[in-house]
Amino acid sequence: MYRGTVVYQIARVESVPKTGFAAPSCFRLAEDMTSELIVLKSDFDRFIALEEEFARHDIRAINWQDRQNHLDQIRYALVWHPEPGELAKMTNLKVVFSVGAGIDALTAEGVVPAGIPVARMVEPSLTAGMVEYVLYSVLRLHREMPLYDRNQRNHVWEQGLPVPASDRTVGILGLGVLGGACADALTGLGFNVIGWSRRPKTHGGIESLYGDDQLAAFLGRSDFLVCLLPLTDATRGLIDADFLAQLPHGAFFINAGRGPVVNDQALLAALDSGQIGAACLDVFNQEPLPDDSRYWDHPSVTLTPHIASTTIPDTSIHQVVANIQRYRNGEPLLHLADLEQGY
Ligand code: NDP
Ligand code: OXD
Repeated sequence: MYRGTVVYQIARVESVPKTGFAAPSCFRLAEDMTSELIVLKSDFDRFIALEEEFARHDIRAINWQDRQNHLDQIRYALVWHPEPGELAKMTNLKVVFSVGAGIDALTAEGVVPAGIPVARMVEPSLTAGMVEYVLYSVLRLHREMPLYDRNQRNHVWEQGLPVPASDRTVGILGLGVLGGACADALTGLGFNVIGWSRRPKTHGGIESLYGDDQLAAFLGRSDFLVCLLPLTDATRGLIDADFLAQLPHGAFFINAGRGPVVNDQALLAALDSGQIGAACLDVFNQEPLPDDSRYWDHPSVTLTPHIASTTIPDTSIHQVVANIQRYRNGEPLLHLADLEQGY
């Protein structure tokens, strides 16, 4: 995701003054005309770069901090973790765009006013970043790099026999936009890939299992388990002791979905016992990860601070602008979240 705080203003020319100067399109920048605002709330300053890009589409930006003066003009909100009640103050809000792929922070009580659609972030750089992260994490464990790192530090020269990728099965929890792209890339490297989702899926020849009934079969085959599930009521705490016990002994676990999908005590116990051979963790129940978390120093854990992938302004803006244009044209929006299901 990108994180920063900017508000973008789209000025709609409701009536073009008859001055002889034609507006270049039916939308153009103008503070003094009836305006559509898009509120952008994120944590990264890089959003400033987007201001220019929006301007190229006749969209004008103002900062989130300035929203109080424009509450009744704001039509669109592009946000990361808005506080409950803030969006409800925007009385003409039409669409909420999530800065990230995961919309769990938007499903909390009182964050998005009832009836307002939420569009998820689906953009090529975010997908590419996740593919890189997952490939790197799988390959690192597959090629036993943690062992060779340790051996280097101890000046140990010891050659192991690599396991062919075709002898490993990678199970992907969540065969959605990101899970599907990771599945394709892993298949390309020769791994056996299976996916698990809520509903049956057809994705590029990947064997797809789904629902509670097929979970045990999926887990029993997953030498690597990659979690790319969203956080919903159904997935919170899903990965518990019983779940982990169904994996092959010594399985590798990668979590780049959401931390609260995992029960930490269960995962730590599985790491201690060797049931989980190693874990790469990018997301946590509490972020930033508390200093006293056992994950920091666990010998079988590699962790990163929720950087597996990031929404890139330059590429994500096209999705947002295209969706705004669809909204104006009365066309169905792309990538709408199902708020009932929570993702
Ligand atoms: P999608 O909505 O495209 O895919 C979600 C997948 O999860 C779908 O296959 C869906 O099943 C499956 N799923 C949801 N609920 C269940 C359930 N109860 N049981 C089984 N399967 C379920 O999301 P994305 O792929 O775009 O993103 C996935 C998640 O990745 C995000 O929600 C976010 O949490 C995380 N993320 C993390 C990042 C990071 O930096 N660490 C960056 C970006 C995203 P079905 O296909 O049947 O609907
Ligand atoms: C996201 C994230 O959901 O960065 O996009 O976690």
